[in-house]
Amino acid sequence: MPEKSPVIVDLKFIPREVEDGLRGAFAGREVINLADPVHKGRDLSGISYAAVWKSDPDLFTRAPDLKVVFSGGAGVDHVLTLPGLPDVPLVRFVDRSLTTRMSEWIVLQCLLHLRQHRAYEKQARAHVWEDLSQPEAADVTVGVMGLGVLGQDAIRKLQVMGFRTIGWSRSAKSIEGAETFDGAQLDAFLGKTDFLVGLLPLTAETKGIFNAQLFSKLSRNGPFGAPVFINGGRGGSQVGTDIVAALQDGTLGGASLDVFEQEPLSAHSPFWDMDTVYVTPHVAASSDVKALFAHVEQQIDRFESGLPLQHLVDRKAGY
Ligand code: NDP
Ligand code: OXD
Repeated sequence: MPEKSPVIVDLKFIPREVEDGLRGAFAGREVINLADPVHKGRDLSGISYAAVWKSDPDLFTRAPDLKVVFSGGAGVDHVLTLPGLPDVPLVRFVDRSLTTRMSEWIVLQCLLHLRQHRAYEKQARAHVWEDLSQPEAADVTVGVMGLGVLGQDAIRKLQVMGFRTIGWSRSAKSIEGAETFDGAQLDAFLGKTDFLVGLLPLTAETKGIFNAQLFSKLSRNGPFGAPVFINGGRGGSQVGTDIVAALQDGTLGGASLDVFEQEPLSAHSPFWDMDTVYVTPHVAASSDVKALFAHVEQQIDRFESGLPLQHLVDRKAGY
């Protein structure tokens, strides 16, 4: 039986979690964890597989014989922009737990804005006992941009909480209980959206899409008047200065941002101190490393048995 190709692991996650996750993973196959200094300068030629997240820019020069590249996350913009990416299948990470945790984050943010949590926190700090108006979820239309694995799950869970849901994606979709809009119907979608949720991949088409012009088209008929922007997709899809301006002039009433154009977010960013903004450090749905390695192993088994790989990225579309 031919020797199994080693797998390169180049994941800029928490190093201890990667080490723990690798215990017992990839049975019968050598793992070259590039975070381990013992592999510094090692010849990586002849190796077929690499699992990467924000990998070193010289990876593909060092490993010229890769047959499949695996993204350590659902998004692949960090791989597609790497120098020398070979023309081989690129597989992204699709995982029940990741999907569930993203929906938790989205539902949480919608509820925080619905229940005016920031205003109550402020009142509590000032020892003020006062009730505010109390619309319910059914009074709010949440519009989700990006109806892939994450967007569709988020819609289902928002519906459980009672929110009205609508969605927008490049190609037309049919989702129970939600009105959907295709790429050409963006303005109609925005006009009905009170809380806007971004779950788009970062591609040439979605770069900077969340900008002043788009915010100005959102509905102002929701219970709070001004709409809310919630982004769990990619920071490159938003224009940070436009968000700040929109919050300052009332075009937006609030925001929840997990992703930013520059990460980590600068300590001087105005977002940290804005009353109506929730900031989280790109943690809406971190990859579970054990699940990631199980997924990579499963796909390698399929590849080596001649079965088609799953969750393949369309390199032309960029996601
Ligand atoms: P999918 O590939 O399953 O879905 C992407 C969706 O975006 C599809 O509905 C697609 O449309 C739509 N889309 C892409 N380009 C356009 C466009 N130009 N115009 C309109 N719609 C478009 O991705 P996932 O749902 O799995 O993940 C979405 C993104 O979430 C990831 O790419 C990643 O960047 C981000 N993410 C963030 C995390 C975090 O912790 N903050 C964690 C995990 C992911 P169509 O259906 O027609 O193809
Ligand atoms: C991902 C992410 O793409 O965590 O999976 O951002």
